[in-house]
Amino acid sequence: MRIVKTATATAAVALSVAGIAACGNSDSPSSETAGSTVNTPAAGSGVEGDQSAPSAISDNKVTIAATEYAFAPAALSATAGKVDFTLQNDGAIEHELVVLKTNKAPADLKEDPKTARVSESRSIGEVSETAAGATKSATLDLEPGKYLFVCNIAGHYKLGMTGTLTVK
Ligand SMILES: [Cu+2]
Repeated sequence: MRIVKTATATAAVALSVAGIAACGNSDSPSSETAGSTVNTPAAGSGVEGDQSAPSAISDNKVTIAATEYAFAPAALSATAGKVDFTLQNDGAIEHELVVLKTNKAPADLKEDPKTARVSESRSIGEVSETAAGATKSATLDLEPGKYLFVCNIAGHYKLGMTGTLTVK
């Protein structure tokens, strides 16, 4: 029988934390006061693929920024139920947000040449005309399906003010 001696060395390490004055300068972390959705137009490089990855609406609330002539985000997904849409007009002129229930692609709505507007026969509701710099909201009850949202002020749809919404 072999007796194995184990030397248990209990090293008590005393951590003396002295001199914490290392980072003593008072340059505070700078103000990150910018709002949630900063209007960042697609710059030349590194643009996030907004169209391939829809922004999921959480807490049944979404803010969509309008500018000349686009919405951001332009692709949304949501779960069925009531959703509070806020239109934040970051542009210089009036915009609106009309939600249409349709399977069509964003570019496939027909614009009436006389009015330069698209049909609102499939509208399920809207945030009506909102002045530049202003914000307006509307609560819409969404059933599962595919939707488009458009700004239906004359000419704005054709100029690019449309986006997709998928509801599950
Ligand atoms: Cu518009």
